[in-house]
Amino acid sequence: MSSPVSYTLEGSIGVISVNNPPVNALSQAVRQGIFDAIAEAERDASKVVLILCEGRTFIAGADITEFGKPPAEPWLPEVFDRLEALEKPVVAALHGTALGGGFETALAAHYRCALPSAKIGLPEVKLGLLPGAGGTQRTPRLAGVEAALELMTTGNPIPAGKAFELGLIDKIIDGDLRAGAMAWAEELTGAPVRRSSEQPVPGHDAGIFDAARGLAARKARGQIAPQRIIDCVEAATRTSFQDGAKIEREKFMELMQGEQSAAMRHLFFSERQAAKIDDLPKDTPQRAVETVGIIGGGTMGGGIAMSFANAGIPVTLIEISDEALEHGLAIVDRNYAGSVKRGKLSEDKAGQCRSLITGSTDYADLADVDLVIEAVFEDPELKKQIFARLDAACKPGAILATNTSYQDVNLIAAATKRPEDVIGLHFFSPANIMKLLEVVRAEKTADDVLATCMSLARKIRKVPVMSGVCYGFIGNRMLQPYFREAQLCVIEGATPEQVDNAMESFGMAMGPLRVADLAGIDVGYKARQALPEEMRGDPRSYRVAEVLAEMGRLGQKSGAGFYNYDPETRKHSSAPEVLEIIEREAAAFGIERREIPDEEIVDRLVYGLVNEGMRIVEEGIAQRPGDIDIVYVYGYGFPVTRGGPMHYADAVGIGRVYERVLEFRDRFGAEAWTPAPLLEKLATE
Ligand code: T1G
Repeated sequence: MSSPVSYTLEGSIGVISVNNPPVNALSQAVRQGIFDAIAEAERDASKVVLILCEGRTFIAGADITEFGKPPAEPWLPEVFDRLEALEKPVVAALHGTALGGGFETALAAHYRCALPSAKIGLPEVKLGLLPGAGGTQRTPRLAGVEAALELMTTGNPIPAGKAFELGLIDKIIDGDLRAGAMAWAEELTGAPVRRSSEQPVPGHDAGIFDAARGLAARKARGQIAPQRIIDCVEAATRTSFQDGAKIEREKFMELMQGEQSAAMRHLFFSERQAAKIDDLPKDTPQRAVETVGIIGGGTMGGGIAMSFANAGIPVTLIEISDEALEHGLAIVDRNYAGSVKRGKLSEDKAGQCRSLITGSTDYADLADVDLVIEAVFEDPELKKQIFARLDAACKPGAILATNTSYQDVNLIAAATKRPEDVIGLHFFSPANIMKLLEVVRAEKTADDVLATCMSLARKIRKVPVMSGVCYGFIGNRMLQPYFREAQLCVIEGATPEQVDNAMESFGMAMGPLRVADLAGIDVGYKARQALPEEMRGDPRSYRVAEVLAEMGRLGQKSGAGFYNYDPETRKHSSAPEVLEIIEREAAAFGIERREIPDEEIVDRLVYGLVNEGMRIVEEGIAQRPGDIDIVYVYGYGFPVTRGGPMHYADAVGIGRVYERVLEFRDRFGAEAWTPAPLLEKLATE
C-alpha cells in the first residue's frame, strides 16, 4: 500500500505532500510518512522544506477513527518536534480547514502561508479534548494568551485573514496555492529558522486565567476540557516549552481516557451517521430547491423562513390576512434586529437575508416554489385542508412538507393526490436558532424527496435526523415518559425546584418544569385534551399541570406557571401557591408525600427516555441509538458530556439500567415501566 505522504526534491525545495482523503487526517500512515520525509529532508540537498496537502483541505486533524484504539507510533508531538528541529526553513501551505493536529502541524513549521479562503482552528475541545501535539504551547507564543485561550476554549475556526492579524499565519497566497507557496519558499532560502517553541509568551494580564476559567464554567457547564486547556496555557507562561509540553501530554491523556471525551466523540460520529439513510442508495437523485414557500407566519413559520433566508434561499411567507401577515413579518423583523444587537449578524447581512422574505396572502404565489413548509397550529383538519390547497396550487414535483410536531404525516399526505411528494420537516423552536431538524419519512414519501430534504437540512445549517411516523416522532415521543416522571416526582413528594435542580445538575440545559413553563403549560394541556381519556395516561402525572392550566397559570407567557416570573427580568422564583396545589392534589389522590432522592429523580426521568428510545429503535422509527442521541443533544438540551440518553445508558451499563427499570416497574407499575424488549435483550444477552 503506497504511503499517503510523498517527498520530492524540486530544485532546492523539499516538498512533503499529504494525500489521505477525505480530509488528510493524521492517521498512523500519515504520521509515519511525514516522519520519514523529515528524515530525508534532514540529510538531502534541500534548502527549504514545504509541507502541503492534496484534495479539499490541509490536514483536518488527528484521525479520530483511531481514538480508543491502542496508540501507535510515531507520536504526533515527536513528529512535530522533529519537523521544527530541522535546520532549514520549514513552510506550511494551508487551504480548506487546517484543524486540530492539522494546524499543530503548521505551528511546528517555521513559516505559514494560506489561501484567503482557508480556515484554521483548534476544535479539540468539541471532542472533549485539548490540542495534544504542542498546540497549547505554541499558539500562545505566536498569538498571545488571550487569542490562544479564545481559539482553544471555543474550538471555533477563524478565517485566514484573522489568523494573519494574530500572527498565526505569515502570508496570504492569492491564486494557486502550490505555485505561490513554492515561490515564497524560494524567497525564504537562507531565511532564519524561526521556531515558535523558542519564542517567549507575550505579556498578559495576571487575572486572565481565572477570568477564562469562570467564563468557560458558564459557557461550557460541567466540561473539563476547557479547564485543562486553560491550565496548559497558564503552564506555557510559567515554564519551558518542554515542561509545558509534558503537562499538555498528561492532561491530553487524562481527557482522552475520560468519559466526557468518549461521549463527545460519539456525538461527532453520530451526527455524521445520522445524515445517512441506510436503505437509500448514496446516489439517489435530489430535486432542486431554489425557492421556498411557508404557510403560517407565527413563531415557527417566521423562524423557519429565517433559516432559509439566512442560507440565501428566497422565501414566500403566506398568511390568511394582511394583518396576520404584518404580524408575522414583524416577528421576523424583531428577530433580525435581535440577532444584530447580539452581534450574531451584521446590519447588512441581516438586511440581505430579510430582503429574501416576501409576504403574501395568495396561494397562487406558490405556483413555482420548489418546497412548501406548512407551519400552522396543530389542528389536523386544518392541515389537511391546507395540503389539499397546496396540491392544487403547487407545480408538479414541488415538495410539500409539514412542520407538525405530532400529527400523522400519512394522513396529511392522503389529503393530496401526490403523497410521494409529502414529508415532515419538524423544526424546533426557536426555528432560526435550534439546529435539530426531524425529517419525517411517511409511508409514501419518495426516496428523492427524502434525500433532498436530508441534504437541504445541512444547507440551512440544521442537523437532520430521519424519523418514521408515530405520535411525537422521536424527540417529543420520548418527552412523554420524561415529563410523566417529572410530574409524578412532584406529586409524590419533590418540589418543582428539586426536580429541576436535580436535572440541571445532571447537565440538562433546563429542568423539565422550567421547560414546561417556557413552552407553555397550555400546549401539553391542549394536546392531552385532544386525546381520548384512556390515552392520557396516569392522571396523577398531569393533574397538577391541568389545574395550573385551568387557572391560567400557563408559564412564562402568563407570568406564572410552576414558578412565578418577574415581569421585567423573567427570572423565575418558587411559587408557594403552587406547592399548596401540589399538596392538595396529592391528598386528593391519597398520596403520602415523601422525600425523593435526587438520584431517583434523575434515574426515573433519564431511564424513561432510554426505555422509550429503545422502543423507537426497535420499531424502526429511528435508524440507530446514535440518532436518538443527536435528537436529544441538539433538540432538548441533553448534556454533550453525557453523549445523549442512549450513550449515557451504555456508559452506566445496560445491565444496571435494566435492573433499575425493573425496580421502577415493581414500585410504580408495569404500564409505565415495562422494559422495552430491546433493553431486555441487550441487558440479558
Ligand atoms: N478524523 C477522521 N475522519 C474524519 C475527521 C478526522 N479528524 N474529520 C472528518 N472526518 C471524516 C468524517 O467522518 C466524514 O467521513 C468525512 O471525513 C467528511 O467529514 C492531536 C487530537 C473537517 C470541517 O475535530 O470538523 O486533532 O462519513 O462529513 O462537513 O490535537 O469533518 O464521509 O466516511 O464532517 O465537509 C481535530 C473534525 C481532531 C475536525 C469537514 N479535528 N472534522 O466537514 O465533512 S482531534 C477535528 C470536522 C486532534 C490533536 C487532536 C469536519 C471538517 P465519512 P464531514 P464536512
